[in-house]
Amino acid sequence: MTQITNREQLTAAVNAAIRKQKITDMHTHLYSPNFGELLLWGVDELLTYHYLVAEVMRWSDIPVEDFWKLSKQEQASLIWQKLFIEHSPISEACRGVLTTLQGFGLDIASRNLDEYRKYFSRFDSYSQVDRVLQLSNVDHVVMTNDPFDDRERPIWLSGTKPDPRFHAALRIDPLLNDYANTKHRLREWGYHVDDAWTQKSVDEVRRFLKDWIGRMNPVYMAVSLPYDFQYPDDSDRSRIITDCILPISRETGVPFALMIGVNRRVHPALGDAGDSVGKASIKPLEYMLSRYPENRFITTFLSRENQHELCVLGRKFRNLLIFGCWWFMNNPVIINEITRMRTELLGLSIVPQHSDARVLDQLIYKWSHSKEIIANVLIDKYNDILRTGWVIETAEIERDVADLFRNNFWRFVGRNDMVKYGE
Ligand code: RAT
Ligand code: ZN
Repeated sequence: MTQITNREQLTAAVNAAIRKQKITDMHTHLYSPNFGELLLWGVDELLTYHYLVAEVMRWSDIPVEDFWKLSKQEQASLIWQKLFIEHSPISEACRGVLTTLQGFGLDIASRNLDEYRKYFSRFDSYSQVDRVLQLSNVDHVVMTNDPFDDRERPIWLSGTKPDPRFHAALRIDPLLNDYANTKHRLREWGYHVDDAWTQKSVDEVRRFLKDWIGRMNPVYMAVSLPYDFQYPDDSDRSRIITDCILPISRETGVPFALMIGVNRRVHPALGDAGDSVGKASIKPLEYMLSRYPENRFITTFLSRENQHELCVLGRKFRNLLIFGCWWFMNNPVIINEITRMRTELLGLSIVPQHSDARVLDQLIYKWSHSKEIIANVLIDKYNDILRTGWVIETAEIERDVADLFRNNFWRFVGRNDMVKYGE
């Protein structure tokens, strides 16, 4: 056991522990490679990430409708030209593309997009998954699996199982955010929900959830919720949560993840790039945590303004796991601030980050950027206790890092078989 007594040793030990630690990425939009075209990868996908579509619109005068008529390659070329060549690519999303290409060993100074395209054209998705997981040091990836998605649904129905490194998360946005339309789809699929919210509707929605839990074996059920989310209230959403989601979550042991604070389609023509953020109320979550102590909840908020009260709430309820810096929060300045605040209020009982990657290769930058910040936060926090005379063992740092990047998640979702310390 090596004892650490000064900041220099500490910096080396924290950096080494984080470098070695295999990561479980608990929320992504990636797919197992046997899901075919649903898994996105390559430089054109990196460049057309919706975070960059939003940014290119600020420099380009192309009408939005015309942008969508371009081929993927043409869109990527336009984004490259506007955001990388005509202006320096210093935004987090632009920098991410460069970090990713650098991770593959490509010549960033060349600025040669065609060369980058050529590089990716040599691979297939299976080998690319192995390469990217190795480069990013991620060994488990949680997907976002939507049974209402017409491209994804048939894949599950065909009995396909994901690669064991990829885990399902049952995403139920259409059920909770658009039940008026969703109930017709449920009926098409043989779930006999009534028009009104009757016991039969309750039973059928529960049956639907159980069928999909059986099919996907998800690590959690998840929903993204608007900033004006209220609970309980007189809405289909509240009724479904109370009568179906919470009881099924308790019965099956699959926690319920709430991602709160979206302001959807503020600029609808931009598609995913047109969503925004709003400050939400913490009260619905507080109500659920206290009213349903037997349920386990996982949460992240989109607005910076909600982060402090969320940490305070986390101190009151152990049935809450707080995770990640979500979407507009996934920027260095905010990751730094939020991770500091979380560790000060909640110690090491959090999951500091997830990638939200939509393109496989993004795992490289999302994790390398975040790890650098989290390492600096940990160094400062350990150093503060060293200054009191407390002595830290290297093994204790490795334990803490394993908890943050892997074990806190698996333990919370009841998968103790996945909890692992050391190599
Ligand atoms: O971060 C994103 O890419 C968003 O578009 C959303 O997908 C968000 O992360 C979500 O899971 O709803
Ligand atoms: Zn997401």
